[in-house]
Amino acid sequence: MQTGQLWDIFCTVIDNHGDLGVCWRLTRQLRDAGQRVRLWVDDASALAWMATTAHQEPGIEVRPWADASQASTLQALPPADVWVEAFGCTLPEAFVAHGVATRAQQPRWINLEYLSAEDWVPRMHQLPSPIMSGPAKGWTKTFFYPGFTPDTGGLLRETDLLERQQNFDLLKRSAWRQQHAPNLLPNGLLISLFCYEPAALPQLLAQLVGTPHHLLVPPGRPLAAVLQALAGMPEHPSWSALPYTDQNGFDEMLWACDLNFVRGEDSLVRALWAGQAFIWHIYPQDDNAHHDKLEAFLDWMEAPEILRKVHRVWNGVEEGRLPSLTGNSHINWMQSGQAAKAQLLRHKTLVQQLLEYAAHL
Ligand code: TRH
Repeated sequence: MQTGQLWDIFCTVIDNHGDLGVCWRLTRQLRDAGQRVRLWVDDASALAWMATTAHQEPGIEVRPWADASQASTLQALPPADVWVEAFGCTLPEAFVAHGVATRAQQPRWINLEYLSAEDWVPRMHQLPSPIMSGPAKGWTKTFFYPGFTPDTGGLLRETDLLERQQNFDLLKRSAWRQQHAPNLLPNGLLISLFCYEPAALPQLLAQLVGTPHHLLVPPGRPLAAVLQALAGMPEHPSWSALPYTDQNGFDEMLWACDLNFVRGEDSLVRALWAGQAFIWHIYPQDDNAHHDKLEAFLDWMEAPEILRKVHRVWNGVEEGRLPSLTGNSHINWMQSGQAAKAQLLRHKTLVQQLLEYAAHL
Protein backbone atom coordinates (compact mmCIF):
# COMPACT_ATOMS: atom_id res chain seq x y z
CA MET A 1 0.00 0.00 0.00
CA GLN A 2 1.58 3.29 -1.08
CA THR A 3 0.80 5.65 1.77
CA GLY A 4 3.22 8.38 0.70
CA GLN A 5 2.57 11.56 -1.20
CA LEU A 6 1.33 11.70 -4.78
CA TRP A 7 3.81 12.96 -7.41
CA ASP A 8 3.17 14.14 -10.99
CA ILE A 9 6.41 13.83 -13.01
CA PHE A 10 6.48 15.35 -16.49
CA CYS A 11 9.02 14.16 -19.09
CA THR A 12 9.54 15.08 -22.73
CA VAL A 13 11.88 12.85 -24.72
CA ILE A 14 14.33 15.09 -26.59
CA ASP A 15 16.56 12.99 -28.79
CA ASN A 16 18.07 10.11 -26.83
CA HIS A 17 17.11 7.94 -23.91
CA GLY A 18 18.36 9.85 -20.91
CA ASP A 19 15.36 12.03 -20.21
CA LEU A 20 13.12 9.01 -19.96
CA GLY A 21 15.91 6.94 -18.38
CA VAL A 22 16.31 9.40 -15.54
CA CYS A 23 12.56 10.00 -15.12
CA TRP A 24 11.78 6.30 -15.01
CA ARG A 25 14.54 5.71 -12.45
CA LEU A 26 13.20 8.61 -10.37
CA THR A 27 9.65 7.23 -10.66
CA ARG A 28 10.71 3.76 -9.58
CA GLN A 29 12.77 5.00 -6.62
CA LEU A 30 10.00 7.29 -5.37
CA ARG A 31 7.54 4.39 -5.56
CA ASP A 32 10.01 2.16 -3.70
CA ALA A 33 10.10 4.87 -1.04
CA GLY A 34 6.34 4.48 -0.56
CA GLN A 35 5.21 7.34 -2.80
CA ARG A 36 2.53 7.20 -5.52
CA VAL A 37 3.72 8.45 -8.91
CA ARG A 38 2.06 9.52 -12.16
CA LEU A 39 4.68 9.76 -14.96
CA TRP A 40 3.44 11.88 -17.90
CA VAL A 41 5.55 11.24 -21.03
CA ASP A 42 5.19 12.47 -24.61
CA ASP A 43 6.96 9.42 -26.08
CA ALA A 44 7.09 6.44 -23.74
CA SER A 45 8.01 3.93 -26.47
CA ALA A 46 11.52 3.28 -25.08
CA LEU A 47 9.94 1.83 -21.92
CA ALA A 48 9.15 -1.23 -24.03
CA TRP A 49 12.81 -2.26 -23.67
CA MET A 50 14.08 0.03 -20.87
CA ALA A 51 11.40 -0.97 -18.33
CA THR A 52 9.33 -3.84 -19.65
CA THR A 53 6.97 -3.89 -16.61
CA ALA A 54 6.45 -0.10 -16.54
CA HIS A 55 2.71 -0.35 -17.23
CA GLN A 56 2.04 -2.95 -14.53
CA GLU A 57 4.01 -1.46 -11.63
CA PRO A 58 1.97 -0.94 -8.42
CA GLY A 59 2.05 2.67 -7.23
CA ILE A 60 3.02 3.92 -10.70
CA GLU A 61 0.85 5.23 -13.56
CA VAL A 62 2.54 5.97 -16.88
CA ARG A 63 0.23 8.39 -18.70
CA PRO A 64 0.37 10.05 -22.12
CA TRP A 65 1.44 13.68 -21.99
CA ALA A 66 -1.62 14.69 -24.06
CA ASP A 67 -3.98 13.39 -21.36
CA ALA A 68 -2.71 16.12 -19.03
CA SER A 69 -4.60 18.62 -21.18
CA GLN A 70 -7.90 16.68 -21.28
CA ALA A 71 -10.56 18.29 -19.08
CA SER A 72 -12.21 14.92 -18.43
CA THR A 73 -8.88 13.45 -17.28
CA LEU A 74 -8.08 16.42 -15.09
CA GLN A 75 -11.45 16.44 -13.37
CA ALA A 76 -11.03 12.78 -12.43
CA LEU A 77 -7.49 13.19 -11.12
CA PRO A 78 -6.79 13.40 -7.40
CA PRO A 79 -4.47 16.44 -7.07
CA ALA A 80 -0.79 15.62 -6.58
CA ASP A 81 1.25 16.90 -3.65
CA VAL A 82 4.36 17.46 -5.80
CA TRP A 83 4.87 18.46 -9.44
CA VAL A 84 8.24 17.58 -11.02
CA GLU A 85 9.08 19.36 -14.27
CA ALA A 86 11.98 17.27 -15.56
CA PHE A 87 14.77 19.07 -17.41
CA GLY A 88 12.68 22.22 -17.82
CA CYS A 89 10.11 20.49 -20.04
CA THR A 90 7.35 23.12 -19.37
CA LEU A 91 4.13 21.63 -17.99
CA PRO A 92 1.01 21.63 -20.19
CA GLU A 93 -0.78 24.97 -19.67
CA ALA A 94 -4.20 23.31 -19.28
CA PHE A 95 -2.83 21.12 -16.50
CA VAL A 96 -1.39 24.13 -14.67
CA ALA A 97 -4.57 26.15 -15.16
CA HIS A 98 -6.66 23.30 -13.76
CA GLY A 99 -4.37 23.14 -10.74
CA VAL A 100 -4.69 26.86 -10.09
CA ALA A 101 -8.48 26.71 -10.45
CA THR A 102 -9.03 23.74 -8.17
CA ARG A 103 -6.38 23.90 -5.44
CA ALA A 104 -6.46 25.76 -2.16
CA GLN A 105 -2.67 26.00 -2.21
CA GLN A 106 0.02 25.36 -4.81
CA PRO A 107 1.80 21.99 -4.87
CA ARG A 108 5.52 21.73 -4.26
CA TRP A 109 6.69 22.51 -7.83
CA ILE A 110 10.18 21.25 -8.61
CA ASN A 111 12.17 21.89 -11.76
CA LEU A 112 14.62 18.98 -11.93
CA GLU A 113 17.71 20.13 -13.78
CA TYR A 114 20.41 18.30 -15.74
CA LEU A 115 23.37 16.81 -13.86
CA SER A 116 26.58 18.87 -13.68
CA ALA A 117 29.72 19.05 -11.54
CA GLU A 118 30.21 22.75 -12.27
CA ASP A 119 30.88 24.98 -9.26
CA TRP A 120 27.82 27.18 -9.77
CA VAL A 121 25.44 24.23 -9.21
CA PRO A 122 25.40 24.38 -5.36
CA ARG A 123 24.55 28.10 -5.53
CA MET A 124 21.55 27.41 -7.79
CA HIS A 125 20.31 24.28 -6.03
CA GLN A 126 16.94 24.73 -4.24
CA LEU A 127 16.65 28.35 -5.33
CA PRO A 128 12.97 29.41 -5.44
CA SER A 129 11.87 31.02 -8.65
CA PRO A 130 8.63 33.09 -8.71
CA ILE A 131 6.41 32.36 -11.70
CA MET A 132 5.93 35.64 -13.52
CA SER A 133 3.34 34.73 -16.16
CA GLY A 134 0.67 32.26 -17.18
CA PRO A 135 -2.12 30.70 -15.08
CA ALA A 136 0.28 30.05 -12.13
CA LYS A 137 1.58 33.63 -11.92
CA GLY A 138 2.50 34.30 -8.31
CA TRP A 139 3.24 30.67 -7.51
CA THR A 140 6.81 29.50 -6.87
CA LYS A 141 8.90 26.87 -8.60
CA THR A 142 12.04 25.43 -6.99
CA PHE A 143 15.14 24.42 -8.96
CA PHE A 144 16.60 21.08 -7.91
CA TYR A 145 20.09 20.40 -9.20
CA PRO A 146 21.45 16.86 -9.03
CA GLY A 147 25.16 16.76 -8.31
CA PHE A 148 28.26 15.02 -7.00
CA THR A 149 28.67 16.95 -3.73
CA PRO A 150 26.59 17.12 -0.52
CA ASP A 151 25.60 20.76 -1.22
CA THR A 152 23.67 19.68 -4.33
CA GLY A 153 20.60 17.49 -4.89
CA GLY A 154 22.71 14.32 -5.08
CA LEU A 155 22.35 11.37 -7.46
CA LEU A 156 19.74 8.71 -8.15
CA ARG A 157 20.68 5.50 -6.39
CA GLU A 158 18.40 2.55 -5.60
CA THR A 159 18.40 1.47 -1.94
CA ASP A 160 19.09 -2.11 -3.04
CA LEU A 161 21.92 -1.24 -5.45
CA LEU A 162 24.77 -2.55 -3.31
CA GLU A 163 22.82 -5.71 -2.53
CA ARG A 164 22.19 -6.26 -6.25
CA GLN A 165 25.87 -5.70 -6.97
CA GLN A 166 26.85 -8.23 -4.31
CA ASN A 167 24.41 -10.75 -5.78
CA PHE A 168 26.13 -10.28 -9.14
CA ASP A 169 29.02 -12.36 -7.83
CA LEU A 170 32.07 -13.67 -9.66
CA LEU A 171 30.13 -16.70 -10.86
CA LYS A 172 27.35 -14.57 -12.37
CA ARG A 173 29.89 -12.11 -13.77
CA SER A 174 31.89 -14.82 -15.54
CA ALA A 175 28.66 -16.41 -16.81
CA TRP A 176 27.62 -13.02 -18.21
CA ARG A 177 31.00 -12.64 -19.88
CA GLN A 178 30.92 -16.18 -21.26
CA GLN A 179 27.45 -15.56 -22.72
CA HIS A 180 28.31 -12.22 -24.33
CA ALA A 181 31.95 -12.79 -25.33
CA PRO A 182 32.55 -16.56 -25.49
CA ASN A 183 35.89 -16.18 -27.28
CA LEU A 184 37.37 -13.59 -24.92
CA LEU A 185 40.91 -14.64 -23.96
CA PRO A 186 41.99 -14.49 -20.30
CA ASN A 187 44.18 -11.45 -20.98
CA GLY A 188 41.47 -9.69 -22.97
CA LEU A 189 39.49 -6.71 -21.66
CA LEU A 190 35.71 -6.72 -22.15
CA ILE A 191 34.80 -3.18 -23.19
CA SER A 192 31.28 -1.69 -23.58
CA LEU A 193 30.84 1.22 -25.99
CA PHE A 194 27.82 3.43 -25.30
CA CYS A 195 28.57 6.68 -27.16
CA TYR A 196 27.34 9.20 -29.75
CA GLU A 197 29.66 9.73 -32.75
CA PRO A 198 33.11 10.44 -31.19
CA ALA A 199 35.74 11.74 -33.63
CA ALA A 200 38.27 9.45 -31.96
CA LEU A 201 36.19 6.29 -32.57
CA PRO A 202 38.30 5.17 -35.56
CA GLN A 203 41.40 5.53 -33.37
CA LEU A 204 39.87 3.37 -30.65
CA LEU A 205 38.83 0.68 -33.13
CA ALA A 206 42.27 0.70 -34.79
CA GLN A 207 43.93 0.39 -31.37
CA LEU A 208 41.91 -2.73 -30.63
CA VAL A 209 42.73 -4.53 -33.90
CA GLY A 210 44.89 -7.59 -33.22
CA THR A 211 44.48 -7.33 -29.43
CA PRO A 212 42.71 -9.88 -27.20
CA HIS A 213 40.15 -7.20 -26.18
CA HIS A 214 36.47 -7.47 -27.19
CA LEU A 215 34.09 -4.58 -27.79
CA LEU A 216 30.37 -4.82 -26.95
CA VAL A 217 28.32 -2.28 -28.91
CA PRO A 218 24.78 -1.30 -27.72
CA PRO A 219 22.15 -0.56 -30.37
CA GLY A 220 21.26 2.83 -31.84
CA ARG A 221 23.85 5.54 -32.32
CA PRO A 222 26.81 3.49 -31.01
CA LEU A 223 26.21 0.67 -33.48
CA ALA A 224 25.68 3.07 -36.39
CA ALA A 225 28.92 4.91 -35.54
CA VAL A 226 30.92 1.67 -35.26
CA LEU A 227 29.58 0.26 -38.56
CA GLN A 228 30.44 3.52 -40.31
CA ALA A 229 33.98 3.56 -38.86
CA LEU A 230 34.58 -0.14 -39.64
CA ALA A 231 33.55 0.36 -43.27
CA GLY A 232 36.78 2.28 -43.76
CA MET A 233 39.05 -0.19 -41.97
CA PRO A 234 40.97 -3.03 -43.65
CA GLU A 235 41.12 -5.00 -40.39
CA HIS A 236 38.48 -5.08 -37.64
CA PRO A 237 38.81 -5.55 -33.88
CA SER A 238 36.93 -8.27 -32.08
CA TRP A 239 33.42 -6.86 -31.44
CA SER A 240 29.78 -7.80 -31.24
CA ALA A 241 26.47 -5.94 -31.17
CA LEU A 242 24.19 -6.03 -28.13
CA PRO A 243 20.38 -5.96 -28.15
CA TYR A 244 18.44 -3.35 -26.16
CA THR A 245 18.16 -4.36 -22.52
CA ASP A 246 16.26 -2.98 -19.52
CA GLN A 247 17.94 -0.74 -16.95
CA ASN A 248 18.92 -3.65 -14.70
CA GLY A 249 20.40 -5.47 -17.69
CA PHE A 250 22.32 -2.32 -18.62
CA ASP A 251 23.73 -2.23 -15.07
CA GLU A 252 24.85 -5.87 -15.38
CA MET A 253 26.67 -5.01 -18.62
CA LEU A 254 28.51 -2.22 -16.80
CA TRP A 255 29.33 -4.50 -13.88
CA ALA A 256 30.55 -7.36 -16.13
CA CYS A 257 32.83 -5.26 -18.34
CA ASP A 258 36.37 -4.14 -17.51
CA LEU A 259 36.01 -0.76 -19.19
CA ASN A 260 32.78 1.11 -19.97
CA PHE A 261 32.41 3.92 -22.46
CA VAL A 262 29.27 5.75 -21.33
CA ARG A 263 27.50 8.91 -22.42
CA GLY A 264 24.90 11.55 -21.52
CA GLU A 265 23.88 11.61 -17.88
CA ASP A 266 22.21 8.47 -16.62
CA SER A 267 24.74 5.93 -17.88
CA LEU A 268 27.57 8.10 -16.46
CA VAL A 269 26.02 7.75 -13.00
CA ARG A 270 25.45 4.04 -13.56
CA ALA A 271 29.15 3.67 -14.54
CA LEU A 272 30.18 5.43 -11.32
CA TRP A 273 28.03 3.03 -9.29
CA ALA A 274 29.46 0.08 -11.29
CA GLY A 275 32.97 0.78 -9.98
CA GLN A 276 34.70 -0.30 -13.20
CA ALA A 277 36.95 1.96 -15.30
CA PHE A 278 34.86 4.29 -17.47
CA ILE A 279 35.22 6.96 -20.11
CA TRP A 280 32.43 9.51 -20.58
CA HIS A 281 31.16 10.91 -23.87
CA ILE A 282 29.37 14.05 -22.69
CA TYR A 283 26.22 15.18 -24.52
CA PRO A 284 27.56 17.68 -27.09
CA GLN A 285 26.11 21.21 -26.90
CA ASP A 286 26.24 23.79 -29.71
CA ASP A 287 28.13 26.48 -27.85
CA ASN A 288 30.67 23.91 -26.52
CA ALA A 289 29.22 24.48 -23.06
CA HIS A 290 29.81 20.78 -22.53
CA HIS A 291 33.58 21.38 -22.44
CA ASP A 292 33.30 23.21 -19.11
CA LYS A 293 30.95 20.51 -17.82
CA LEU A 294 33.49 17.84 -18.77
CA GLU A 295 36.44 19.65 -17.15
CA ALA A 296 34.40 20.26 -13.99
CA PHE A 297 33.61 16.54 -13.77
CA LEU A 298 37.28 15.57 -14.30
CA ASP A 299 38.26 18.07 -11.59
CA TRP A 300 35.71 16.61 -9.18
CA MET A 301 36.96 13.09 -10.03
CA GLU A 302 40.57 14.25 -9.48
CA ALA A 303 41.21 12.27 -12.66
CA PRO A 304 44.85 11.35 -13.40
CA GLU A 305 46.36 13.28 -16.30
CA ILE A 306 46.16 10.37 -18.74
CA LEU A 307 42.43 9.96 -18.02
CA ARG A 308 41.91 13.68 -18.61
CA LYS A 309 43.77 13.38 -21.90
CA VAL A 310 41.67 10.38 -22.96
CA HIS A 311 38.49 12.32 -22.13
CA ARG A 312 39.58 15.42 -24.04
CA VAL A 313 40.44 13.44 -27.17
CA TRP A 314 37.37 11.18 -26.87
CA ASN A 315 35.13 14.26 -26.55
CA GLY A 316 36.82 16.19 -29.34
CA VAL A 317 38.01 18.91 -26.94
CA GLU A 318 41.54 18.18 -28.11
CA GLU A 319 42.95 16.80 -31.33
CA GLY A 320 45.70 14.19 -31.26
CA ARG A 321 46.29 10.57 -30.42
CA LEU A 322 43.95 8.69 -28.13
CA PRO A 323 46.16 7.27 -25.35
CA SER A 324 46.27 3.48 -25.53
CA LEU A 325 44.21 1.34 -23.17
CA THR A 326 47.18 -0.49 -21.67
CA GLY A 327 46.56 -2.65 -18.57
CA ASN A 328 48.07 -0.32 -15.98
CA SER A 329 46.27 2.84 -17.16
CA HIS A 330 43.03 0.86 -17.13
CA ILE A 331 43.72 -0.14 -13.52
CA ASN A 332 44.45 3.50 -12.56
CA TRP A 333 41.14 4.58 -14.14
CA MET A 334 39.28 1.94 -12.19
CA GLN A 335 40.88 3.13 -8.94
CA SER A 336 39.88 6.73 -9.71
CA GLY A 337 36.31 5.64 -10.33
CA GLN A 338 36.14 3.55 -7.18
CA ALA A 339 37.45 6.44 -5.08
CA ALA A 340 34.74 8.64 -6.57
CA LYS A 341 32.08 5.98 -5.88
CA ALA A 342 33.18 5.71 -2.23
CA GLN A 343 32.72 9.47 -1.85
CA LEU A 344 29.29 9.41 -3.49
CA LEU A 345 28.02 6.53 -1.35
CA ARG A 346 28.37 8.81 1.67
CA HIS A 347 26.01 11.44 0.22
CA LYS A 348 22.23 11.62 0.49
CA THR A 349 20.57 10.41 -2.69
CA LEU A 350 18.42 12.62 -4.92
CA VAL A 351 15.26 10.84 -3.78
CA GLN A 352 16.14 11.24 -0.09
CA GLN A 353 16.57 14.95 -0.65
CA LEU A 354 13.40 15.27 -2.73
CA LEU A 355 11.41 13.49 -0.01
CA GLU A 356 12.84 15.75 2.68
CA TYR A 357 12.00 18.79 0.58
CA ALA A 358 8.49 17.62 -0.21
CA ALA A 359 7.80 16.71 3.41
CA HIS A 360 7.77 20.36 4.38
CA LEU A 361 4.57 21.10 2.46
O1 TRH B 1 20.68 8.38 -24.17
P1 TRH B 1 21.52 9.46 -23.63
O2 TRH B 1 22.43 10.13 -24.56
O3 TRH B 1 20.58 10.56 -22.98
C1 TRH B 1 20.88 11.93 -23.11
C2 TRH B 1 21.34 12.46 -21.76
O4 TRH B 1 20.44 12.10 -20.76
C3 TRH B 1 21.47 13.97 -21.82
O5 TRH B 1 21.71 14.49 -20.51
C4 TRH B 1 20.18 14.57 -22.35
O6 TRH B 1 20.34 15.95 -22.47
C5 TRH B 1 19.87 13.96 -23.69
O7 TRH B 1 19.69 12.55 -23.53
C6 TRH B 1 18.59 14.54 -24.27
O8 TRH B 1 22.38 8.91 -22.43
P2 TRH B 1 21.99 8.50 -20.96
O9 TRH B 1 21.73 9.71 -20.13
O10 TRH B 1 23.02 7.55 -20.48
O11 TRH B 1 20.62 7.72 -21.08
C7 TRH B 1 20.61 6.46 -21.69
C8 TRH B 1 19.69 5.58 -20.87
O12 TRH B 1 19.31 4.42 -21.60
C9 TRH B 1 20.38 5.09 -19.62
O13 TRH B 1 19.42 5.13 -18.56
C10 TRH B 1 20.73 3.65 -19.94
C11 TRH B 1 19.55 3.27 -20.78
N1 TRH B 1 19.74 2.09 -21.66
C12 TRH B 1 19.17 0.92 -21.25
O14 TRH B 1 18.56 0.84 -20.18
N2 TRH B 1 19.27 -0.16 -22.04
C13 TRH B 1 19.93 -0.13 -23.23
O15 TRH B 1 20.00 -1.16 -23.93
C14 TRH B 1 20.54 1.10 -23.65
C15 TRH B 1 21.28 1.17 -24.94
C16 TRH B 1 20.43 2.22 -22.83
